[in-house]
Amino acid sequence: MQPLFPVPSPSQLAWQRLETTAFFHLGVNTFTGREWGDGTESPEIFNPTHLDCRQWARAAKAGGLRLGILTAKHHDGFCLWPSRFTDHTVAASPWRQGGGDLVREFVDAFRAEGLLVGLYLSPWDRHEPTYGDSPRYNDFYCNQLTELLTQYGPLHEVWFDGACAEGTNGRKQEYDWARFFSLVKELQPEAVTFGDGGTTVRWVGNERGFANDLCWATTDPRIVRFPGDSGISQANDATATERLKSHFGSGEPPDSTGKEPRIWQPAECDVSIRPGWFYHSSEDDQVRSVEDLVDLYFKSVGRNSLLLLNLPPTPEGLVHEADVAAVQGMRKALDRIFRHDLALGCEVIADSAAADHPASRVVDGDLDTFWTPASGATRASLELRWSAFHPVHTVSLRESISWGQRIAEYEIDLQDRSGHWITVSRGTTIGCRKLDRFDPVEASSLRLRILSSLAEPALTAVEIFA
Ligand code: FUL
Repeated sequence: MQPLFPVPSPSQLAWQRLETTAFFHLGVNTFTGREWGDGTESPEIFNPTHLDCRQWARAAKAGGLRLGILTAKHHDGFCLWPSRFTDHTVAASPWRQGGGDLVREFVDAFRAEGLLVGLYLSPWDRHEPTYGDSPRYNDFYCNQLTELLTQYGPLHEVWFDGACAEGTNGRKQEYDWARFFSLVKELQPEAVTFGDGGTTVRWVGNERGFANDLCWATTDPRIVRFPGDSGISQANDATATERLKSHFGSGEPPDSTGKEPRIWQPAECDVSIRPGWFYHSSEDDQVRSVEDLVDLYFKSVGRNSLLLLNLPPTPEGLVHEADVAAVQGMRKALDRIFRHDLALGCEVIADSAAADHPASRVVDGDLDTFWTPASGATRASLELRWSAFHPVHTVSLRESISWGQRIAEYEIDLQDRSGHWITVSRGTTIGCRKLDRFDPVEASSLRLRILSSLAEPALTAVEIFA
């Protein structure tokens, strides 16, 4: 079988398989009650007296969130590490008598709990006087980025925000994105970069935590070239605007004619567990419910995307107990849903299969093996039969994406006690993982019909839950 290009890099593939990750917004806003500081905040206000990053890491772990991203600097310009390039940092705060380094504590705590780490460094800096003086500020930003990329061990994600404005000199800052990205590539080659364009993983287009049902991991790199780029939407016609919207939410299918460029740029769904990104005690009763978080999981991870869930620490420096309970509740609920895979090791019959990729590969519990039909087949079907009737409510499908994302349309049927086949799901893309939930049907066999695929489908898993 030939790969269908583009395909993920090893770090993109490993990142996609993380499924759920955590965001931590902490800074001067935690003490002013604002969402966006204006850069005039005094470092004197920053004092998370009971700060314990191990508690954050344990909260993330209990929620099954496998990587943590910290806002090392938000738009207000206040740095959570003692940067050598500005005095607007924790070194000027009363926290740890000015001797602390929150980025250090964060990475150490997460690694000690067996979790990966990433950092957010806001390009928009409302404090730094050189902001708006483009080349000088780009140097300043690259100096800070270099500190973060070299002083804190291996990072797995670097989060870029496209927000951009004028500096105090009245001039709009022009970011040197190519330089920012090449610094990451050079200094942290394993890290994925997040942003709405030009990065190795893409924003999903909303901050409400869900992906489109139709979701390709591939995009056309000309549509949004760098974070904040309005790209072809500037063309000001309806098709361009539609393409821009779909680029974020749906991606673009690989182009097998080779005429249009495509890159692998899977979607990430960032969302906060509360209305704000920073902690506000007035929102303690607005923490998302377990049911809501489970729904977000199905609409992000279950739609070929990654869920980045924000757990903002309190002014004491702890994740609030309501947030801990909610995220832990989400994981317990997911563990219950996915407790027992009826398909594992069951009988599977395919209408066709390549000699070295038999149908049984979709139920062997191994994400590195796959089934593929006869060469060139773009429609195919599988039938799975297990031992007894169970009320099936969820099906999980996974493509072998290291060969490229291929499947464009499928249907799932379950056979009920009277022998009738009932169509429980009609879907489009699958990718890394697709989850379908429906009203339970008592069944002991399932039929998956792949109706359209850009090349022979390569499916690594079908999992069935009752
Ligand atoms: C946005 C920022 O403006 C918000 O404050 C927050 O950091 C969010 C994750 O990204 O663009």
